[in-house]
Amino acid sequence: MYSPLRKDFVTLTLGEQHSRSYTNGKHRRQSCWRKWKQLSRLQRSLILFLLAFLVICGIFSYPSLSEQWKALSDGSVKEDWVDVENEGLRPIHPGLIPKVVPGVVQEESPEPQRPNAPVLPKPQALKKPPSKRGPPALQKRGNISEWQVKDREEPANRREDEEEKETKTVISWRGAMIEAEQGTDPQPSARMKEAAGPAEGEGASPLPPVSVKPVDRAQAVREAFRHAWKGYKAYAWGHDELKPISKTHGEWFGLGLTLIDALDTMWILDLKEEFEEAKGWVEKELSFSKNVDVNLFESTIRILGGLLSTYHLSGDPLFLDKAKDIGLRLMPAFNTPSKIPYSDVNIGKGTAHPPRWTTDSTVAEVTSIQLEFRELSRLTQDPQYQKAVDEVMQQVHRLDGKYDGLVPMFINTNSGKFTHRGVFTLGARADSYYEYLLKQWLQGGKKEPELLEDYLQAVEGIKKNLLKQTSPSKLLFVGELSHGRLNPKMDHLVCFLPGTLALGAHNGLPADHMELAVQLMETCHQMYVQMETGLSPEIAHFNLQNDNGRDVDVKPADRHNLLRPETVESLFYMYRFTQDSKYRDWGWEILQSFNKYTRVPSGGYTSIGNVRDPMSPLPRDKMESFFLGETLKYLFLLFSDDPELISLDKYVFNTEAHPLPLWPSAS
Ligand code: DMJ
Repeated sequence: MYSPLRKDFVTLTLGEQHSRSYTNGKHRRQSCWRKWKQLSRLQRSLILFLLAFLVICGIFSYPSLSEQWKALSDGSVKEDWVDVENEGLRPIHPGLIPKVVPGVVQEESPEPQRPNAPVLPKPQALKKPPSKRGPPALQKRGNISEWQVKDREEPANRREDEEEKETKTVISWRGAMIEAEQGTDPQPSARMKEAAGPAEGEGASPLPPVSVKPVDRAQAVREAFRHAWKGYKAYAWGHDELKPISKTHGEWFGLGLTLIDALDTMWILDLKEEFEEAKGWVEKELSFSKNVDVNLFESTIRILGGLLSTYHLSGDPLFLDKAKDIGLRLMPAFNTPSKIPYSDVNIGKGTAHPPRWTTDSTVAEVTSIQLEFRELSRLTQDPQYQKAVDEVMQQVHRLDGKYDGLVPMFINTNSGKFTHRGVFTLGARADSYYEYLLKQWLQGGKKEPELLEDYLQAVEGIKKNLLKQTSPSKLLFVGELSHGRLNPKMDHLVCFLPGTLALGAHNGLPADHMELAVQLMETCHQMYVQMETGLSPEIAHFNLQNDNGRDVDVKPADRHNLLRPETVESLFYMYRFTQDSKYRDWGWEILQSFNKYTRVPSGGYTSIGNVRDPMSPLPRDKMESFFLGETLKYLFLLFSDDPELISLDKYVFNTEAHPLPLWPSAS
């Protein structure tokens, strides 16, 4: 409605032609009629005919248009699209979703298709508790109250349908599309089958056999390795680490760390072509004559250990030559007042030094280089390497400051004494000290009693001071003793312990070591299954207070997963020594979770920042060399049916999963 004033204003400003638009309806009708009358009869007939034609078309097309409209408005079309809840994100068109055929390991397509925009996955459905394994309260992933609410709200069959649908959905985040779970459900373990009682039809007339091809789990590991290698080859060849999302590399020492760490894995997985290519790089490109600072421990376990083990498996002297070269270049680290080595060595200049802020070295680092240097001495018949590392062990054996066989985390390179006494852990900075006590004893043919003595005393120290059970499910864990108080936290790194304890028991050490191994293995497994992604956090905190809560809690700063090997390493030992197929099933679940949340379509796997959030696991864009050196190797050996493939009665694995022979006199 216009006021008279406004109408005047418009009329005056726009002039005659435009003012017409603002005159009233009567005038408009009169002028239309006048125009119509001015048309010829033929023109009028044509217009009327056209109008009639349009009206008839409209009447005929109405039913189909209304159907389409109805479908759009009741949501049935939406079901063809991945449901995306986050604003601003586009759904993946169903055409991009690869089909997963149960029972068949999917071959990767040459270049995966990916949507232009990042898409978040639907939240993972909380899994129903597996029927039998473990204490009942442990079978849930995620928050218990969420479970109860869900149970009340949704009919069971609908949840099952949705779960199945979700496992086949392609999910992606932050530029990395994650492919649907591969393979099929794990085969039920012997124990699960036992607990489930006789199968349907058992005891009655047998049903005709159904031929279901079991998933070849070892083959699935080879496929995972190939996928990781594809990324490394494309974007990081000859460099230390793959950054799979940014499709580039990261450098630590600049020595092709991933390639060297992966050599014996390729040999064991029988990936000949890949092995030959990598060997070509070692032959032509690898040079240790570089002005670079390397960490003594890391380069010993990954490079020296990797080269020595590849030499043993392949028999190719190239690898021994390279091992000698790096071994010799690392020796300046031992030139310290105490003979306790410095942490860092410049392998080009032949100089060594501690970190800038301290003259301490880490106890685990100086006591977990022995297997490699001892083996180098044996192969070269040059005693200097063994002499240097044995000296360290002898000093640590005699040192004050242990607590029931447990060692502090730091040792001073000037005084040769422990520092920062009062904190005792089986995790970072102390872990592989315990592992190498046992393994050196085995390597040398069980002939060095101090090593065994220290190991046995340490296990007693763990039992006496560090073990505790959670309140809800009585899960046994190894906590940290900090100035007399037990801190209920456990690094994922501690999950090497079940495997080491089992290895000791297999070699005649007390049977209760094996019992402890079984219980700790269950705890490490729960550190995976109680997380929403099925992947363990870097550090778990255990519940000692609330009987009804969860056993495993995670602090925000500890939610990452670096693709670490310790749990699958222990699963491998546990399976070899018990043949209980549940350990294989647990390993299979872990591989599937890696495939679901860490696999990057263009090649490679990435560490993630949040194991609690399947919708946003936060890829960190880094594939650690130990994923190929250790994690995939242990998974493959876990699933391999050949117990002679790296027999544990012939080889001892170093802490980076490089197998070294038990010395001949040992057998
Ligand atoms: C590896 O380098 C070795 O296993 C080491 O003993 C601990 N840290 C990583 C894997 O987690």
